[in-house]
Amino acid sequence: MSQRTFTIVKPDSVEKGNLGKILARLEAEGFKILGLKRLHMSTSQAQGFYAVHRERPFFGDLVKYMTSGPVVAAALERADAVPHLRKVMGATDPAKADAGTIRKEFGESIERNAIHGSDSPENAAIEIGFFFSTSELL
Ligand code: FUP
Repeated sequence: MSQRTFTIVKPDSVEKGNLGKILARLEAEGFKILGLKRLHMSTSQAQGFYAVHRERPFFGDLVKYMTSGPVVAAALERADAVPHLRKVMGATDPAKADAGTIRKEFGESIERNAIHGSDSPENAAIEIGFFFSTSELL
């Protein structure tokens, strides 16, 4: 059944010119891009987006990194979109990610790990709503 998920192409990827390659990879995996937005997140936006991690020791650095430059947010759709994106994205730490995954290919470190992907359909809906209005999802 068709499902939605959400990704952010993170500052390290945009900075290094890997945006097109990552979007091409997602399209090749059968994801339809329903919404696409390039933006520079504010501190409060990044804090809100990662609120679930606010007690974690890496929270401050994560917010600083995610606001360090432009990112590209995308709402995606395909069958089993959430688990499929997690698979294609790879483990949080690129060093531990499987060969052929986006994080293995483009990530630098556990923080600068190329791409975000929702961890559940419920969070995907919340995250899509964080960046897109219904009229922007086509
Ligand atoms: P993931 O779902 O794979 O993106 O991983 P998490 O939700 O656990 O973490 C969200 C983001 O926090 C990661 F993408 C990078 C950052 N993070 C760190 O910087 N250090 C850590 O030890 C764990 C996560």
